[in-house]
Amino acid sequence: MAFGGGDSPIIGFHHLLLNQNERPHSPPLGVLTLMQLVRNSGREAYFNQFVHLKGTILSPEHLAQQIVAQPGVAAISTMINGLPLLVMALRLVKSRDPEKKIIVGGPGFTGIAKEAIENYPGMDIVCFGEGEMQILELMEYLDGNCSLEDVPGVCFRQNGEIIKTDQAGRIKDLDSLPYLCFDAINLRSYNGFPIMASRGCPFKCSFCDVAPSWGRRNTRRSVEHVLDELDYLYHEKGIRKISFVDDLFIVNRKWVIDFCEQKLKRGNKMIWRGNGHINLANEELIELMAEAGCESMFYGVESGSDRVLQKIVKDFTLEKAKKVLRFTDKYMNTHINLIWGYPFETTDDLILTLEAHSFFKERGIGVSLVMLAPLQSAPMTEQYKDLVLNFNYQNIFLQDYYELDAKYGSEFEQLLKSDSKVFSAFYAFASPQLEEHKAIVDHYQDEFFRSGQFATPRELWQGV
Ligand code: B12
Ligand code: SF4
Repeated sequence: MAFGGGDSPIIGFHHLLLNQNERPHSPPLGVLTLMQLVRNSGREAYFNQFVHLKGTILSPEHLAQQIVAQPGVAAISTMINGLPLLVMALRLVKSRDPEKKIIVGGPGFTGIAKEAIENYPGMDIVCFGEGEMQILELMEYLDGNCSLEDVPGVCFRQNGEIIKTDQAGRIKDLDSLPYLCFDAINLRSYNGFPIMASRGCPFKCSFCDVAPSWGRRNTRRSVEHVLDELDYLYHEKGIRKISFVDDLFIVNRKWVIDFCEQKLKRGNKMIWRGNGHINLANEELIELMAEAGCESMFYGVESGSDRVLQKIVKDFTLEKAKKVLRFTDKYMNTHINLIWGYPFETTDDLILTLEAHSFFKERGIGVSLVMLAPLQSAPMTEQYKDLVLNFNYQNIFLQDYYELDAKYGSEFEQLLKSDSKVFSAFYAFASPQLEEHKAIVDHYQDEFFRSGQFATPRELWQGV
């Protein structure tokens, strides 16, 4: 195999998906699009997905075995939650096959690329930004036709130094991207199918890392291009339901109206799911979306306290959210997210969030209540740098490791404790009220599981 000289090496695209139910959620759109681009350039590439199903042991050994056993350069894609697993597995990979070249990418590397290269020698190249803007240059490098310094959005070691190249500009014409590489996957093994109409989000929610990673500029495909894909998926691939995985699907109302009208005109029957922002939805739009086959909508409500909503730059009130959710729920399934654990959250704020949780649940809205995970590129994480480690608690990322092979327990703990920058998302913001708030949330959730009903959070709190 050549690396940096001679014939094109084979590229293995590996994707990590943890804590899935009985089947993986959906094929990874990003990595399978990159793979199609590589194949279109005449190179050899294959796909491997490491899926950890709920109720089974999660083992770095299994991942390492897969990476070592498969040929060529390993291009690995992970969300930030898979990073500790990957670091532990790569230690094994490099001890067994020191020559194996490892390229790593995925959302979330923008703010931690340098630290990842500095601290984890298992990774040879860390990529950030839109992969389509760098993958072919990376291939040219692997073929020996250019230097790694010529590839945008990469970080690597060179003669004891760490080099980080500038991130490429955003892709201007998303219509030019190929569909994902269908022949690499078995569509029937997945629960759903993702499609992306736009990338990026202009909002400034301070806990979110989407804008810093992808950019605030929202770029989008043409309505026609998206509808052609829907027709193709429906007629050629037998897919009946898709999810738009845009950062913010309804960001451009005119586009969404046009999409719905054209879809109805074409008679395309695809059922779909979207996501939105409370400030961008109105009843007319939601009604039209439902008519055009939208069966479910997700909104980030994020807190029941107007004071918190203002501080995290959501720019709406709970009253406004209630109004939007009421009319959305008339037309389709409605889901929201609520977060607790903000560094400035008072007990009153928390109780308001739990009350909102009860309120929406009782009205049939799907509600997730999650503890805030400090994502490295989120403005709030920079603002509140003093973090405490929180190992056995509700942090959503730690939950993916509940089934970690006991053999790796102390390595996992040491790894997270040693690096609060790369693994910040596994931490909690250290606020004086954190312990008390954990107890309140626990008590609230226990009470629900015990009685099957949502008691008034304010009363429950008296008992803590
Ligand atoms: C669909 C989705 C899921 C699906 C699974 C997706 C799948 N099968 O791959 C499900 C529902 C399972 C899921 C779960 C979670 N998700 Co999710 N998810 C998404 C979503 C909405 C779309 C992903 C997508 O297809 N994007 C489109 C493609 C084109 O982008 P991409 O995957 O990032 O890939 C591009 C680049 O990152 C890069 N790239 C990616 N891999 C590689 C590899 C190489 C070698 C290179 C060179 C480049 C490269 O190039 C690609 C093309 O430009 C995104 C939000 C978003 N709009 O992206 C969140 C998002 C990816 N999810 C996120 C999170 C936090 C999670 C969870 C951890 C949440 C949780 N704990 O419940 C879980 C973890 C899953 C698990 N347990 O492993 C975060 C990731 C944050 C981070 N910093 O890593 C995102 C960005 C949303 C957010 N901002 O909060 N998710
Ligand atoms: S939380 Fe949603 S609306 Fe807010 S910046 Fe992130 S993607 Fe945009």
